[in-house]
Amino acid sequence: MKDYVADWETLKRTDPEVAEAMAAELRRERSTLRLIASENYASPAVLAALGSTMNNKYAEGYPGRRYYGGCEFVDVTERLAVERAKALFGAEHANVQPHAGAQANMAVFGAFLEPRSDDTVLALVLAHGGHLTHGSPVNVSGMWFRFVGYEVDRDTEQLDMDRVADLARTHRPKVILAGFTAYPRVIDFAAFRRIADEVGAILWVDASHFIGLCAGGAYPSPVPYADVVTFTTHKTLRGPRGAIILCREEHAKAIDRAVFPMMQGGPLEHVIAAKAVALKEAMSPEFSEYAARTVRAARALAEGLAEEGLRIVSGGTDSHLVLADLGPLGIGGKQAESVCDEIGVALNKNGIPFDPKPPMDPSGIRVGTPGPATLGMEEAEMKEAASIIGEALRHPSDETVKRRCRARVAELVARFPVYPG
Ligand code: DSN
Repeated sequence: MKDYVADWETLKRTDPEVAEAMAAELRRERSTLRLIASENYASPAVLAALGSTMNNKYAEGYPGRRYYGGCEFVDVTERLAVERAKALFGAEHANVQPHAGAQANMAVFGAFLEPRSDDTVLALVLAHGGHLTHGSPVNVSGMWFRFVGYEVDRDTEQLDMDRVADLARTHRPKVILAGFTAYPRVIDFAAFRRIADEVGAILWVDASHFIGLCAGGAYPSPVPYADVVTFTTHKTLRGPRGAIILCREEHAKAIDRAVFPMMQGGPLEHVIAAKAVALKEAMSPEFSEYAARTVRAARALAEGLAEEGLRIVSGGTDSHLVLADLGPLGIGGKQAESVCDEIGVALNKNGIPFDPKPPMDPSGIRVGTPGPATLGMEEAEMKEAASIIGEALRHPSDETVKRRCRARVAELVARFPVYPG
């Protein structure tokens, strides 16, 4: 009998519709330049763990204290994931069970805040790079908890820590939240810590976007400063879809209780096994090279887009992502995203700080380099990508230009095969 059961040939035979969609997705990934800042390519080893029989196991509870029998092997992988997360980030405690970033963030609310009370969270507003789960009125965070928003500075488009401090003194938040989805610069975690200490707040960092860069030493780590750090495992960290919470030992019980039983039921043990695999990969020298390459590539992409006439929000990037204002090209974010889609470049429309346009057709695009860096692309390739994007966006209705751009994308991606073999 084989040790591993996931079987592509059987799937193709028993469910050709699903198998064909899966194969088409792989073909799409192979023929598209992936510039969505939050996406990446998990390794075949991570994907193998996801397709394992650990999917079949119920394991409510934590290793060594489960509500079901037969957990001895999922205990092994969950303990490995916990120990690797703690070692990789120098954290006192890790909970590897959150199904996704939103659930990890909900657990922070569950651990530290009373719903529908005066408990206040100070967080970056969504329109300046925050996240839906950081207090948006259409998300449970904003429905159940009181949020006060800070903004980036209008001139620099970067955080102004004096203003954050002023707001903290005025509103005395219980939790201060740093860590964003569309903020390209380094975050001053030490300054956030000082402000949190001054007003007696918990410092929470949502590191979902840049945690892989921290693992590889290419971006400052929030772990020494924050009470609690949440992050997704599939973005720059390049693992399975899911999330992890790191915290100081003093908060461990509250966080564990908030994940299970407060917010979740059975943990996804196949995903936790895949998290363990990804965390081990992130300890390798190759991963540090990837992290450094990601930032180098993003800087080159920002420079290239600026040369093409786009305005780079905040003037550059220190991370894996670039926010670019399309205003100078006279095209909106919605059309830009769709033109790029047509030529085989996957990116997303995005609001820019103080955006006069609506969220469904904002003034900007967000691009990122974790995917290209995983494939080995460097600055030269990102300059080429910027040149292609610039050409297409200057001529959004010209089919000849779009055909030429599509061919240039095809030539570029062909040199960096996705899951070769
Ligand atoms: N959807 C993620 C992103 O693209 O940033 C955040 O959850």
